[in-house]
Amino acid sequence: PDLFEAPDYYNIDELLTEEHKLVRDAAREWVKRDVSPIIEDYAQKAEFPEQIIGGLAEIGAFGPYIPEEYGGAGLDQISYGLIMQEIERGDSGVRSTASVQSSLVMYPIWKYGTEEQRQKYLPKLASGEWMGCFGLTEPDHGSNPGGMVTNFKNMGDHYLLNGAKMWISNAPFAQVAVVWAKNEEGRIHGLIVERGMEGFSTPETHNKWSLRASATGELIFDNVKVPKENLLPNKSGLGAPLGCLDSARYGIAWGAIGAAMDCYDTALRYSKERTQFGKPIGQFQLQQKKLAEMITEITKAQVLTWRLGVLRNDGKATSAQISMAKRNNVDMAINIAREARQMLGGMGITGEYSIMRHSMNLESVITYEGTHDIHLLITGLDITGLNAFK
Ligand code: TGC
Ligand code: FAD
Repeated sequence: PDLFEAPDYYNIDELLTEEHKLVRDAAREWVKRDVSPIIEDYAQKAEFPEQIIGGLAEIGAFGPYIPEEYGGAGLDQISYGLIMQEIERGDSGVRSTASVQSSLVMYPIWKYGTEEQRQKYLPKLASGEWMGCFGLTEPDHGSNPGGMVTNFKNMGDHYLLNGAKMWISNAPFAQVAVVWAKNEEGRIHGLIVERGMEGFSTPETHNKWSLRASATGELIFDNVKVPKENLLPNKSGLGAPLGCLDSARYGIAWGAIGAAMDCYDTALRYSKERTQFGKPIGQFQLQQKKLAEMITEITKAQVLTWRLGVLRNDGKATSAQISMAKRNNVDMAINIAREARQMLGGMGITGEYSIMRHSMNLESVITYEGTHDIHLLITGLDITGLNAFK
């Protein structure tokens, strides 16, 4: 009964199975107990709370849809989405850690790796014993990852990896990095790089105003000898990392709803408690307009995302459909965070409430995994057949 009462204006719950609701409620309870009470402090300190790793594993946040034989939770795409929604209601940075581990590290090992690689890495990543990171972005190649310069050479009994990645979530503490690099023919491949390999370092990125409870860093490869068995053999080309992004972007579309719900819920409560000019501020039409628009946008995003989940479960969702949901929902959430913050007046800028933290976090979420504008151009390409990137 004391669980967070999520906005559900169109009875979306009726579209969920008992399993979906159980998975969601377990995640919701854990976020309330283990994340919400501490996360503001960690964000203020700009530290990732490592003590929550075990809890993330327990609620199935590491590999929700990875088969149980590899330690994953074996759930469907809607359960995966609901877990991301609940985590991001707590904090986008915590959801980032889960997204990276599941969709950007476990997913490529599961989909593109050998059976030996799956057995070696997936169970340890699912339990959180090992944490992973994903190196695609480079200092000079963000939106255009196909231009990457990180490269590896075949040295006979091993590969020699050189280059650098930037803005990498989980990098400072990850044991395992899935790194995208070009071979001598310029073809992109994924390599599993492990902490401790000579010439591999992960300096932390400081002074972020956003996603402060998530650790971000660089990956630097200075003649790193990578064993040949660490190459992911079953897919190459830019489509390989982009396939991982499809899965992560889908999770972000759900996650953003969680952040928006928390901002809406906070502003709604505040509007009934805070009195000015002798009335609760929620009685003023201008404040009602903000709240009414927020719940409308959240509801539209919920319906969009649930439908996308059904398409994903059927294996029918296109990359462009995922782009639309990521773009729409993050934009929805960032606008709600901004309006909700104003509704709290001065209190809105403090860490007493979660809204300012969500607002700042969402500046990263609207940028990573493809910026707002890149996703618009993906929709543009899909509907016109004309490519703005070429
Ligand atoms: P383009 O020529 O269009 O495509 C190259 C090949 O990839 C295929 N493809 C996809 N495959 C699977 N999923 C997708 N979403 C795909 N999009 C394209 C495509 O069919 C082609 O295959 P093939 O076989 O013909 O070679 O590539 P392009 O160079 O024109 O670039 C297209 C563009 C701009 C859309 C793409 O590069 C892009 O999405 N850019 C944004 C980069 C990005 O999202 N980076 C994210 C880095 S990771 C991150 O941010 C993690 S944040 C941490 C957290 O999640 O919390
Ligand atoms: P740029 O690509 O330089 O873009 C700058 C601006 O130009 C943007 O507004 C963009 O929309 C616009 N632009 C670019 N191309 C076009 C175009 N063709 N038409 C119109 N406008 C265009 N990456 C990883 O690989 N792994 C991670 O774990 C990871 N984690 C991250 C964590 C954080 C906190 C952040 C902030 C980023 C992370 N990223 C990660 C990187 C992220 O994916 C990139 O920042 C993002 O893809 C944008 O690249 P960029 O920053 O180089 O911006």
